[in-house]
Amino acid sequence: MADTLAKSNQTKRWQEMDAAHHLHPFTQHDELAAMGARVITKAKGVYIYDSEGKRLIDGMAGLWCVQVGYGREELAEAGYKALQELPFYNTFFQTTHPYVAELSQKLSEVTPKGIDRFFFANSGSEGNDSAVKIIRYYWNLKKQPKKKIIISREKGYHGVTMAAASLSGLTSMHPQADLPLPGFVHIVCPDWYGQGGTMSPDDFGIKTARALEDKILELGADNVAAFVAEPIQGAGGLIIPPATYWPEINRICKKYDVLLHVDEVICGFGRTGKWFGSDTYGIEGDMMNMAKGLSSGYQPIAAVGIGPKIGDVLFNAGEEWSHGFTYSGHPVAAAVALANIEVLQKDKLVEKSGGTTGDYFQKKLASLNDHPLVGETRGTGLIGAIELVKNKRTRERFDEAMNIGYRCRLHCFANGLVMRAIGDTMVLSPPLVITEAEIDELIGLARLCIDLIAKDIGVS
Ligand code: PXG
Repeated sequence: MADTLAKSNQTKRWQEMDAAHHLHPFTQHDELAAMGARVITKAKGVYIYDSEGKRLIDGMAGLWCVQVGYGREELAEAGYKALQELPFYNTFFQTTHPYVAELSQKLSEVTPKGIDRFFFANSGSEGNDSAVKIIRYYWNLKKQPKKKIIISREKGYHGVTMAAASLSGLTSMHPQADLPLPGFVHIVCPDWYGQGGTMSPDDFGIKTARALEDKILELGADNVAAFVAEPIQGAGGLIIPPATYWPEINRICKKYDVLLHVDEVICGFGRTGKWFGSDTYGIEGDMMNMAKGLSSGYQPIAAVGIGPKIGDVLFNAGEEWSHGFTYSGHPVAAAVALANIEVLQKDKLVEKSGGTTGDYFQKKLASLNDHPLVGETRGTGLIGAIELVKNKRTRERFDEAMNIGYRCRLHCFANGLVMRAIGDTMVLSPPLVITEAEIDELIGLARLCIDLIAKDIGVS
C-alpha cells in the first residue's frame, strides 16, 4: 500500500513538472493539464510500462518506429561503444568517421537499386526539408530554374518544419503557421475506402494517379519539379493505394521529367513486408527519405537516399553544397542505426514481416471483419487499419462529434493496448519482433475495445 502511494506521488510530481514546463507536440495543453500526462517509464520487447507499473502492449511500435522491439542489447552496446570512442565529431570540412561510412555502405545494400548515396539528418522532417532543397538545387544545376513547384497529396504527412509541413496535406497543420509556402501544391490521394464511392479500387487508383498528370498539365511540366509521396499514407489514415496507382505514377513522373521523392519514413525497414514500400509497390523513386525504423527510434537519425539521376549531378556540381546539420551522420546515432539494420538482417525481421509474422498478423486482423462496427480491415506486412463505421455496406462513417475513434483509443489505454486513432480509423503498426502469441493478445484486446465502444453507443 505504502509503495502504491509512493508511486502515485511520484507520478503526480512528474505530471505537475510536465504540465508547468513542457510544450508537447500535437497536444491541446489545457486538456492535458486537466487529465495529467501518461508517464511511460520503461519498455521491453513489445511492451511499455507506465509509472504506476501498468503494462501495455505497444501496437504502434512507439510512433511507427521500434522495428526491433524495446531493450535490444545490440543497439545499446553499439551506442555505448560509440559514446566512449567518439561521442561526437562532425562530417563537415572533408571529414568522416567509421560509423557514418559503414552506415552509408550498409544503406546502399538494403535500399532499392540505384539509391546509393545518403545525406544524414536528425528527423524525418529535416530529411524532407533537405530533400526539398536538393530538388531545387538539382533543377538550378540543370539550368531549368523555372522547374520549382512540388506536388504532394491531400492527407499526406511529411513532417512539421516549414517545407515538410508545406508538403503535408493534412490541412489542420497549415493555418497556425500560414502554410503552405508558395510553390507547394496538393492533389487528391488514393483513399478508396473514404472517397472511392462506387468505383472499383483499380479504376480509382488510375483516376487518382491521373490527377497528377492533370495537375502537371495545368501548371506546365516546365514548372513542376517533383512529386512527393508516401508509399502507404500513414498519419493520414493508413491509405493503401490500389494496385494500379504506383505504376501509373511512375509512368507520369518519367513522361514529364518530374522527380519522384518517396517518403519512406513509416514504410521503410520492413514495415510493409519488404525492406521499403518502394519494393512492395515497385516505386521507381529518384530519391527517398528514411527515419523512424532506420534506428528503430533508439536514436534520432534520418537519411535522404539519392539515386543516380540526382546524385551524378550533385556530386559533379563543382561547387560546395551549402547545406548540412551539426549532427549530420552523428557517430552515436549512426552506430545505433547500423546495429539496428544488422539485427533486422540477423533475425530476418523483414522476411518475417513479409512472411510468417506478417501473414499471421493480417489473418488475425481480418478476423475482426465480422464485427458489426468494422467496415473494413486492411494492411500489408506489419501495418494494419480497422475502419469503425456506422454502416458496413455503404461505408458511412459516424458523426465526427461522436469521437468514436478517440473513445475507442481511451478504452485501449485502459485495457493495456496502444492503438492509434486517426478519426475513426484505428491503426496498428507493432514491432516486427512480435510473436504469434503477442499478436493474439493484441488483436484480442483490439476486439475487446471495439466491443466496449459498440456497447457505449448501443450497437450489438
Ligand atoms: N514523413 C512521414 C511519412 C512521417 O510519417 C515524418 C515524415 C516526419 O518525421 P519526424 O521524425 O520529423 O517526426 C513522419 C512522421 C502519428 C505521427 O501520430 C506520425 C509521425 C510523427 C508523429 C506522429 O501518426 N510521422
